[in-house]
Amino acid sequence: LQWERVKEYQDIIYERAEGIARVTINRPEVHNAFRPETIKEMIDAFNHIRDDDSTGVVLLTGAGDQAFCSGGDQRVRGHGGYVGEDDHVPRLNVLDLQRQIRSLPKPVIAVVAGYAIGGGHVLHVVCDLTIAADNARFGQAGPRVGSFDAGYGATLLGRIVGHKKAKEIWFLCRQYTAQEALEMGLVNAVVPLERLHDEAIAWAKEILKMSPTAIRFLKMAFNADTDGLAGLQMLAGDATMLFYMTDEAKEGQRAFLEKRAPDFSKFRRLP
Ligand code: 2NE
Repeated sequence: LQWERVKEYQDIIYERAEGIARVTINRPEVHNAFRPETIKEMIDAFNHIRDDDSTGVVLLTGAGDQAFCSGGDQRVRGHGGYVGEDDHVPRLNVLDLQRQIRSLPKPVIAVVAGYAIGGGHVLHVVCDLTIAADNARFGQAGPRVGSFDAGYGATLLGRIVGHKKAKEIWFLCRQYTAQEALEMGLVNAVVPLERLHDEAIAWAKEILKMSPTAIRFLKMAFNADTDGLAGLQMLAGDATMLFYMTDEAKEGQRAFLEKRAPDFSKFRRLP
């Protein structure tokens, strides 16, 4: 693929090609740990991706072959969150990014080489699919370093691998190989490191051949199952979008603008 840089950032790379967007966390010197600025840039890129009609699938990855992401940058963790370099405000803005990945109406595939640890592991958990290289290592680290993610990090992981396994992952903070992750249903495929990106692109291309609306509704259906009213809202929003495209909905709007009673009589009540 001929990747085109969409926008220049400091901590990430955002590029696209042939309907695929790729967001790369680019801090290999700290195993792609994120600081508040990294997440701010990712949120900006994902906002762009949401509005970009030319993109149908997103690949989320880390620079180099040693790490996908090692979680929050422990050097800037302060009193109450990860502290911004310029504004000195402590925050956990990765939680905003997690919700953004979940609500994005396009599939996001985590492309994992090396470590996916701590908040970096949670990032792959919230992605729709994960393709792992054979050198990938997965695990949580929070309880060892005085942290935890009791949101998606714990509960969505529990839905994916079951509660017993999720509790083991969190309570013992062990690392798991790509093969072990595959066996527990935590990743979709394991491939040799040198084939990782080609494989992810092949999966993305396969998805791109499908009906975008069907894919969108299916993603939101899974959210409705796991995310309570917020999940239902995402599915319901998509239903409203489709309804707005019908003559029935347009008749309601037209009648209001024309200051007359709406005539819905020709619209059928199907079983
Ligand atoms: C990932 C792991 C196991 C890799 O170990 P190893 O031995 O292969 O590499 P090394 O030497 O530890 O790491 C290479 C360089 O990256 C830095 C290291 O300090 C080291 O730098 P130098 O000493 O060469 O200068 N590095 C790695 N991870 C970093 C991090 N997260 N922050 C800052 N620098 C980092 C090993 O590196 C490891 O265990 N890393 C820490 C994992 C961790 O504790 N992550 C945070 C979990 S909490 C979290 O992410 C979180 C949350 O729980 C809730 C909300 C938001 C975030």
